[in-house]
Amino acid sequence: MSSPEEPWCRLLTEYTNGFLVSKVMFTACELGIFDLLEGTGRPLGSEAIADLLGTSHHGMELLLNTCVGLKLLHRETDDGKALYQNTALATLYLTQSGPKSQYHMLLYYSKTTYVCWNYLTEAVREGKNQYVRAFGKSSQELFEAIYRSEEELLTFMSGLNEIWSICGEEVMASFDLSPFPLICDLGGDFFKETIPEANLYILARVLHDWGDEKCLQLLSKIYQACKPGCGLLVVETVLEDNKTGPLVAQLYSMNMLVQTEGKERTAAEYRGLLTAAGFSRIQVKRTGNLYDAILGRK
Ligand code: ASE
Repeated sequence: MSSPEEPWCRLLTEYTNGFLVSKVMFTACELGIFDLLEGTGRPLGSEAIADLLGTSHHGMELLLNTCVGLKLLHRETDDGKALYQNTALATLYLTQSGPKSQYHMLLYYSKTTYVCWNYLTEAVREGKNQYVRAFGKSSQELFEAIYRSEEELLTFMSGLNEIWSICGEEVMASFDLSPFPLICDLGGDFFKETIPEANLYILARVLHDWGDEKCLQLLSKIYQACKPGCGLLVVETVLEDNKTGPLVAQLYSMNMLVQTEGKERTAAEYRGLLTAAGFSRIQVKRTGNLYDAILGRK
């Protein structure tokens, strides 16, 4: 059966079920399935995994078989008994100790981002983040709200760090940074604290958290700290000029609406912000991966 509607129907079904897939992967991470299988170093049966992780047998069997369908686990049978082990994807990205682990970012998606996205409709109606609805937090200060607890802060910070293991190299290779011997990656409370001396400042995934006014305030402060010839490297997911892609940049921009005061921007918008703060010789490099790079100089 192949009607003209079929490709549309497939697309519809894929979109409808997208969050079910995400949540299965998050849950398997949260329960520690991938870490357990990596730790034992040999395939385990469903009941053994359930007992070791303190879950129901029925729920665990469903979860494990779904993970097989998603290529997160391999299943083999030994004497009619099903045994499970990690696929290469799980070993690399889903275990806490994996060389390219995304474990903490997935946990953050599951426990914070996912909860905020429950209020996407309200976020679009009101044009602002949904921390109050999602977590009952009435704080006006974004970062007091983002980091509801020390644990959440650590999960978020670890998660942001983990992303560099999959996109860091491309970002750092996008420009010749050899003219800048001392590089300072700006983080923490850069609105209040003084900016240390350096030849190049990096602002990675910072500007997308803020509206234009706060961005300009921060960029001007960095420009003041810069000596002539010094640079600023902005690392962000850059939207196409007409904002109709790439899809991941659009989704992240919606996430900024739901979780922060910011949005993702186009190359022209970043040029505009950097120029307004005084920077010149602005170059934008697309990596083709998650994060792109923009270099400006004083
Ligand atoms: C931020 C980055 C993130 C603020 C909130 C965030 C991420 C998730 N929540 O600066 C990482 C990027 N992923 C998405 C979906 O935006």
